[in-house]
Amino acid sequence: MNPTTRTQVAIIGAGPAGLLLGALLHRHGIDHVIVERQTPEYVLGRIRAGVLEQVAVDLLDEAGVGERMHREGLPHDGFSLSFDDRHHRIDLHGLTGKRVMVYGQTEVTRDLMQARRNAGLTTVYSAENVRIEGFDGVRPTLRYALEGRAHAIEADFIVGCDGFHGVARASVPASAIQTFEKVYPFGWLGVLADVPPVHEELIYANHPRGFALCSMRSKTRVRYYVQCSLDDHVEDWSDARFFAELKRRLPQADAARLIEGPSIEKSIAPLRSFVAEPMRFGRLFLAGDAAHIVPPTGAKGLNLAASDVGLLSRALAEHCRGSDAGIDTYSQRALARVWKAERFSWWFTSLMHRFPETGDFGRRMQHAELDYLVQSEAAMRSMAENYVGLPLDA
Ligand code: FAS
Ligand code: PHB
Repeated sequence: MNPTTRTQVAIIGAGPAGLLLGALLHRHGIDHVIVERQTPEYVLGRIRAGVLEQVAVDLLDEAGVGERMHREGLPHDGFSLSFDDRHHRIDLHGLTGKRVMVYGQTEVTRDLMQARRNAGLTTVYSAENVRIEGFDGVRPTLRYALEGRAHAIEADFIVGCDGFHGVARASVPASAIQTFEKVYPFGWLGVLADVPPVHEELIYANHPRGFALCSMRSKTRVRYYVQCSLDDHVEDWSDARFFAELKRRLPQADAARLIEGPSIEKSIAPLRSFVAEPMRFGRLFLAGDAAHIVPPTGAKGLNLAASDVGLLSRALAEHCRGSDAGIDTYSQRALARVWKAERFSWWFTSLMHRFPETGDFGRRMQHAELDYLVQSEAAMRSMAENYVGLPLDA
């Protein structure tokens, strides 16, 4: 690229938020560039989310990248909660008329990357020292170095899709931003293995030893998790120890059926709830993990990133047609949806995990809520509505 270029929208970050925003802007004929600090291989190597809401599926279709998702993804009509050695199915489709799509974030990212290459769109990888200037004026500039050469992109708008540790939110003066955070006293140890899933739908397990989740990427690849201590390290957990612990936390019938296999990926993720307000600062917008983080229990992280960029791409298209109503209300509309997903993710995490500090009384409260939940159609419908995802402008 030339040392100084000009575009309508400069996007920081080529994760799902940045790539989907780029694909949607392209559909609207809006010129843009994505600047990413890692390599494509590094971005694809991060194993993360696995469940897509209908809103995210529709946005991927709108972006023209849904073909392989519909061919290889697994539509799920429900999931199970397990406690007291029993399964309790939450009938998502029966309760809401909607379903979710099981399709890994890695595959979403791969499809979006391929679409960008096919369209000949510009993505700068391995960018160094990315920084932004002038977003409180009318001509913001994104600066970075590539192979030792300085580059500048003059844009009408800059969008920070650069995740929790990115540069965009960090560039906003502390006086202009308010953050809200809760850090959970445990992590998730996740394993990817090429074995058939223990059950045809996901199982979220509440057990006195801790939370466990049996998810999947396909009918031959599983993604399993156990709640672990923040003092744990991946090397503390052999495959044998992981599967033994997972089986202890599942109903015996599932444990007896579960097929083990060598892990092809193993990692520990910390859990936090985080929101930055607002999500707009002059000509700088934040979207996805750059603006908010949810504990993965409710499978909302990737889906919130998608809904943010769905709202923002339409707002930027409206701006190009002469109306600023969309960009002026983006932060308020995105945050209305974000906070509802934060609440659901916090509630589901509080319900399913072991919190030593809440003692026996806390466990009785969890058990009573689970017992009530699986016997109340109203309670299950409320859970199902949140799990399948609220409408985009809820
Ligand atoms: P991302 O973090 O995915 O992407 C941000 C991109 O910006 C990255 O590629 C990064 O390299 C780049 N970047 C950062 N700083 C930059 C800079 N200064 N300059 C240029 N580029 C920069 N969600 C679920 O729903 N279910 C899960 O099970 C789940 N598990 C997760 C596990 C982990 C360890 C993490 C961290 C998150 C998990 N999430 C999960 C949430 C996750 O899926 C995110 O919600 C999703 O990746 C959000 O996408 P983005 O907003 O694009 O952020
Ligand atoms: C996953 O498959 O990685 C996954 C699924 C559902 C969740 C969290 C993670 O709630």
